Amino acid sequence: MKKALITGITGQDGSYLAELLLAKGYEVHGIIRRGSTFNTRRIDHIYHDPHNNGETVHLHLHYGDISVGETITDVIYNVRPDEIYNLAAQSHVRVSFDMPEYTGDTTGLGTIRLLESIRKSKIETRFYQASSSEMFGGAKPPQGLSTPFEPRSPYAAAKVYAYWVTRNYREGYQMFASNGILFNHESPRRGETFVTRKITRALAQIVAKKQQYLYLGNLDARRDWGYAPEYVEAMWKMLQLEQPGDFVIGTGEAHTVREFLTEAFGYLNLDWEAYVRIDPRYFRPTEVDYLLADAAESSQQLGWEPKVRFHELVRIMVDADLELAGLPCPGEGRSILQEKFGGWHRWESQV
Ligand code: NDP
Ligand code: GDR
Repeated sequence: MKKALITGITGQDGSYLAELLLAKGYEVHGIIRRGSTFNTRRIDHIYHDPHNNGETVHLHLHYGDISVGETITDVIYNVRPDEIYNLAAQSHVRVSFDMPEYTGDTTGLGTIRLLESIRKSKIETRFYQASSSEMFGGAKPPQGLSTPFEPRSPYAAAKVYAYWVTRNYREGYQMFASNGILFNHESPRRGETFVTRKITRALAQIVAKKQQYLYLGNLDARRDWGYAPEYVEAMWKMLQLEQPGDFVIGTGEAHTVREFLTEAFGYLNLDWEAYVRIDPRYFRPTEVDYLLADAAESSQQLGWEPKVRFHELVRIMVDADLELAGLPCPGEGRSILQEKFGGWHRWESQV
């Protein structure tokens, strides 16, 4: 039985990746932070209490923090995973302007702490680094493997650092260490303060008459939005190749935040302009205007193609948030999942 270690297992991607790896027969280990309250909502449905008689436990959680090297070394040394997926990060771009040093510590230095732990423990493992399209920042679209990085936030600069140390350990110490440069990917489990989920959640609250207005920032930014459960499959595929490398994952289709609003509110026959207000608090000191993936080379190498496109993604997310609010939903999102994945991707644990 293969063993995988996931940092950031409580996040959107970590929860889907844990599901995927368990379904593939892996023993999965995750690092979770100790907070004053539990933050395991996204993985509660796959966690089995080891005290329940007769149950075989394939998901194990360990306390740790990527800001603290010793906890990571302990876990890596004790678990001896075949694959390590580094998904932990302060992942919010706007927040990185408010907490730049903290973001550098977790999102940037966290990666070298892991790489050093692997090197020092001399464990044979494969390492995945969650790199980001934000690293392209101001570069002209479409962005692909030969596009130079132009980071436009402390978050993006930290990810560029993490990207380069991953390459450096690959080249310098012959580690199997790969960068997945993923464009934005969303789902019903997306954090509530990222723009897509903020919109679909607010839409449900508006329909429920619990919220009157939705306050947003820049509506002109363009993003290449895909569906998260498919993206974690691409991560796994990267670590199954014969050679490590860098890969770009996206849909090759970009839309503005305004278009997301039109699609989401339009799905319920509502006019978004009646509900949306602009609050400059959500503007960023430096914005990334236009991200569009040139993912052809990596798609071919991995044998990976996105099945869910923008139009469908919006329906999946709106349906899920309506259900979460206890409201009837048109159901196109659920039908799309059923048709494309046989209903396998669940959203019961959306937050
Ligand atoms: P989330 O914000 O949903 O999850 C982040 C995870 O990191 C959470 O589990 C969080 O734990 C954990 N974490 C944060 N700080 C620490 C720390 N100091 N020590 C240990 N764990 C920590 O992110 P996503 O799932 O959306 O993204 C996963 C990764 O991929 C991130 O690195 C992100 O930057 C990157 N990425 C994401 C993209 C996207 O569109 N989603 C695109 C490209 C890259 P807790 O629950 O305790 O807060
Ligand atoms: P992003 O995602 O910054 O691309 O980073 P986010 O959803 O936060 O922003 C996308 C775009 O929407 C604009 N926007 C708003 N954003 C938020 N969060 N809240 C608002 O109210 C709002 N109004 C407009 C933003 O200005 C931006 O242009 C995500 C994260 O998951 C990163 O971790 C990841 O690396 C990148 O995607 C790829």
